[in-house]
Amino acid sequence: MLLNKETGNNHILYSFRRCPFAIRARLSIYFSNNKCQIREITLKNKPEEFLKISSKATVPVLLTEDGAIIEESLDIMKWFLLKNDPLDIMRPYDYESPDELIGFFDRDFKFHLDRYKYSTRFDPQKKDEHRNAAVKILSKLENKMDDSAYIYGDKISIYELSILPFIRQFMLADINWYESEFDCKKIKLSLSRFIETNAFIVTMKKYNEWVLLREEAQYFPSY
Ligand SMILES: N[C@@H](CCC(=O)N[C@@H](CS)C(=O)NCC(=O)O)C(=O)O
Repeated sequence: MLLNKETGNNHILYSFRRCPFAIRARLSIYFSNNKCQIREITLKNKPEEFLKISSKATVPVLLTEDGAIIEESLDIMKWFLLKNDPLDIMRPYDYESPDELIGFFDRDFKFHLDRYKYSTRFDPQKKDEHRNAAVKILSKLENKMDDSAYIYGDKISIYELSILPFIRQFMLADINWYESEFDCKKIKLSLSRFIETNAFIVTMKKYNEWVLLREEAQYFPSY
């Protein structure tokens, strides 16, 4: 097989810059020191090639060079990090079951986050109710952290990669309220520290929409 000169492989990631599930997939590529072709798509205009390989049609989707299609963000993270994990991002798996807490955030936290952030699309009357429910979940997470403000132990792990992109959305939903009223100090430290890292900055780099330049491949990460 002829390997791509840029990446040393032929993997393709379908991604959408702002999507928290896609952010965590890109972070895992970064932390596993891997590379791939990235195809930035928009959810309103999903390209045929993407719809052809993914019946779920959600981002991220990884098409590996062997032709495997991985459609769940957490599976994409594991696929990369189980091959190479120099910072031991996956170590919580040796001691607990991270999928439970991550899955809880994906379902329950995201449920309230969407209804808070996009309250006009749901029920504007219930905006505060959903924010309070989200805060309740975050307070439990705050209690899981020690003074280092990491979710597991004293360094970054699969938890930060998976969960912080959602907490960032929570912050962005009403940044003034977050800064003045939100009281979880460790979570605030954790998020502000994370979004200043090179990993996050590189992960949030803008790419041109793939459909506009099909022939011109773009790669993640790029510096
Ligand atoms: N369980 C999926 C969820 C992915 C997901 O819901 N992504 C959103 C964007 S943030 C999406 O693609 N939604 C489809 C759409 O809006 O058409 C995963 O973890 O990868």
